[in-house]
Amino acid sequence: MSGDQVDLAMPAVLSPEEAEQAVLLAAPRGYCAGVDRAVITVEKALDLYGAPVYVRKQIVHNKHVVANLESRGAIFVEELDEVPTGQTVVFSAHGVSPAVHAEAAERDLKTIDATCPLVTKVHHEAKRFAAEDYDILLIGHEGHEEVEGTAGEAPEHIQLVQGPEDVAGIVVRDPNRVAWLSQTTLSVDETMATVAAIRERFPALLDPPSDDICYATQNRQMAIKEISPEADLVIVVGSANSSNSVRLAEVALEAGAKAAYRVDDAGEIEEAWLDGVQTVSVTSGASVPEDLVQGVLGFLAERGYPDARAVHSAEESLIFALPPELRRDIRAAEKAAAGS
Ligand code: 10D
Ligand code: SF4
Repeated sequence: MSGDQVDLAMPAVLSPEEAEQAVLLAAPRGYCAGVDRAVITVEKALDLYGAPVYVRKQIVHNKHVVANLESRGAIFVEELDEVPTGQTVVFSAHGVSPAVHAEAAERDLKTIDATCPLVTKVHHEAKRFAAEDYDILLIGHEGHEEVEGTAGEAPEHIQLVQGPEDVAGIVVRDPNRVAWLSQTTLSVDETMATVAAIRERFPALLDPPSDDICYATQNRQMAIKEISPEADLVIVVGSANSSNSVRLAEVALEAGAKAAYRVDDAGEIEEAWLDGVQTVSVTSGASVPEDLVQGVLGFLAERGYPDARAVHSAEESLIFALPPELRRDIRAAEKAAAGS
């Protein structure tokens, strides 16, 4: 803008309402170590083997991530019978049951398992409790891929419990040999309420050896709790089928936010949500790329909100190595290239 031109979009004198406006940004938010590894796995597989690379289910529950990988040559399928014999298929971060591994072997598919190691940990716990002949109560959401994969480790021993309301109907063989496990992306507070209700019925209930709700889920819930009480509006970036993202909006409301909405991107924000809103708190689920969050901040800035202030409640530094079968192929390709 030159010389004495006046920018009408930027009034020099702020109204009292604008002067009070604030945008708080949760930290940590966005990609966790398991999602980062799973997305890089598909990218590297595309680089190494060339398109198409098949992926069973959405690699992570984010429509933008899926669309981006599709544009690079990934083909997402619901079941293995959609993958041509002999092709490469990546298993999603949410994990698969042993039956899926068996089907892939039968179909002669080359598999790369991008299951998050923290989901695999829950699979191991399920196998161990089942081997010790416990009845296992798996707290989680019916139909979620992670629950299907974990339950498939020991279908005879595992029953799903979706919340305290299910507890009265639980039937076990021996009330003294009952253990619980959970999906990794649940609300910590809701899960503890469910466990308390289960323990009331089965006082000898055995706990998992360590938290099944993972560090990333816990940290993101803690971070949004910290900036919800003063929020007139909380915007959670994440897809509708992303369990951990949906939980963040619920946790925000429970922590005192006046309103909370989940959006896939800034394009889904409704102008009316901002009516009379001074403080907006923003976060994103574990499967959400940061550029989508920046898009939301840009949307708010265009409407006069100030720069976001990050509120840090935990530091994260966990990184997972890529799946061993992919690392092996990358090493072999590097060796071949060096030798040629
Ligand atoms: O639905 P969700 O929260 O379990 O999955 P999303 O892909 O959104 O986030 C990553 C979490 C995984 C892979 C489960 F551990
Ligand atoms: Fe792994 Fe937790 Fe991320 Fe799920 S949310 S992929 S369990 S780190």
